[in-house]
Amino acid sequence: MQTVVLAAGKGTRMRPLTDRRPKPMVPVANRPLVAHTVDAAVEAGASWIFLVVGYEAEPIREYFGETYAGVPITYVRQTERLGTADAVRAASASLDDAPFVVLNGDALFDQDGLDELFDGGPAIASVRVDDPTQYGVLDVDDDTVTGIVEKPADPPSNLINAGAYHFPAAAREWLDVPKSERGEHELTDVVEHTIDRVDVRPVPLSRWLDVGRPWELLEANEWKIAELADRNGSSTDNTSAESFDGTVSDDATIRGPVVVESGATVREGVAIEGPALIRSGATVGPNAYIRGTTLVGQDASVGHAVEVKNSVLMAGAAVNHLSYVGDSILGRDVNFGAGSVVANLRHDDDPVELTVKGERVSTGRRKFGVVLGDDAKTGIDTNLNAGVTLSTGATTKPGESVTRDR
Ligand code: TTP
Repeated sequence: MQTVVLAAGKGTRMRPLTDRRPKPMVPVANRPLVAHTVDAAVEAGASWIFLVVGYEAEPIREYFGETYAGVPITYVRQTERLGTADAVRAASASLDDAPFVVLNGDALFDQDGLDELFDGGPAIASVRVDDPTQYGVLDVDDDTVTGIVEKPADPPSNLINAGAYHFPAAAREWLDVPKSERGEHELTDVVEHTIDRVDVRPVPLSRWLDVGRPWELLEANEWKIAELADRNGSSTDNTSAESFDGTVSDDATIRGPVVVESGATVREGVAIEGPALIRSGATVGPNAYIRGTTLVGQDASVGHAVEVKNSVLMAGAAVNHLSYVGDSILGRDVNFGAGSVVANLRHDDDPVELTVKGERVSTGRRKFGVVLGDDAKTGIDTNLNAGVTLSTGATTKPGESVTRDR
């Protein structure tokens, strides 16, 4: 099945983490976000991948190359970000006269659901949610989709559009849709044409995550680190060092599923409660505590008397002395000065808010810490309040209490 993967977005809601990388390349467990989508597509039967790229395309090309997992990759450049239908239109000239699948490159799908989408005829993947009013909602009659409504006040069902479609060959002719109210050429309008002409199945997904905002990156890592560690992790309370690919001190305590990649080092006195992934080149300890679902990225370091809980440390991030990092995302090469501490809970117990495109938005999480852009550096003894974002390269002075974004 020829498969179009949309990866030309700017990821503006994920800033500052997308200042220097396209959103499809943000790390989720041991791979970039979009690699999870492409891997699932290959597993489901993708025979050729058409990656639509735009913003910061080079790292995507470098990662996948000309063939990936035995499947040829064609890169299609979307020159302007004019919408998802425009992105597929850019790819359509390269497609054969045959059915094709389209996947949003910034979503995680469960494998069984994706398998079902690829099999059989035209289909649209959907997820059941409690409150569908902020999504595209499917109108379904028996086993056929009869309509799709954007953000309805009175939703026809609680099945929402999950951004994965199986189109008939003829849909290549239906991609020229006019701009919507929000000024984009939308793929959902192409779906409307399709359901007017052929039967389209709703394919229910049991698990799905749209990764648009920083806390969703945390959720994506929670999902995929747990999956990876359950599959490949070593779990032992007497820390037999041989069960890890990396170097683990006999004097470290590992509980729950933990992956220590080859080239990573876990030193004496460290306690890790999985699921956790310690990537190659990373060092942990001596005397550090890692818990929750945590990613310690390539060449990152977690040093003496540091606690890291449920967080993502991107490549090269360093938290070396006497610090606490909870429910947070630290960008590439972030440096935490000694004694820097993150707050991840409000005294009123309300969900922590974060700035997304200039507006404070609820993360929906009682526990959420901070987001630090690449190369941000805190001075010693910095306190970072819950829901603070530091932009790429930002610094704090020694002893500062940071309660506002900078
Ligand atoms: P969005 O999540 O709507 O856009 P985005 O990823 O750029 O994020 P943000 O809104 O934060 O800026 O896009 C959904 C998917 O479609 C995503 O995988 C990116 C892709 N896309 C394109 O490839 N081309 C486009 O013109 C648009 C609008 C999206």
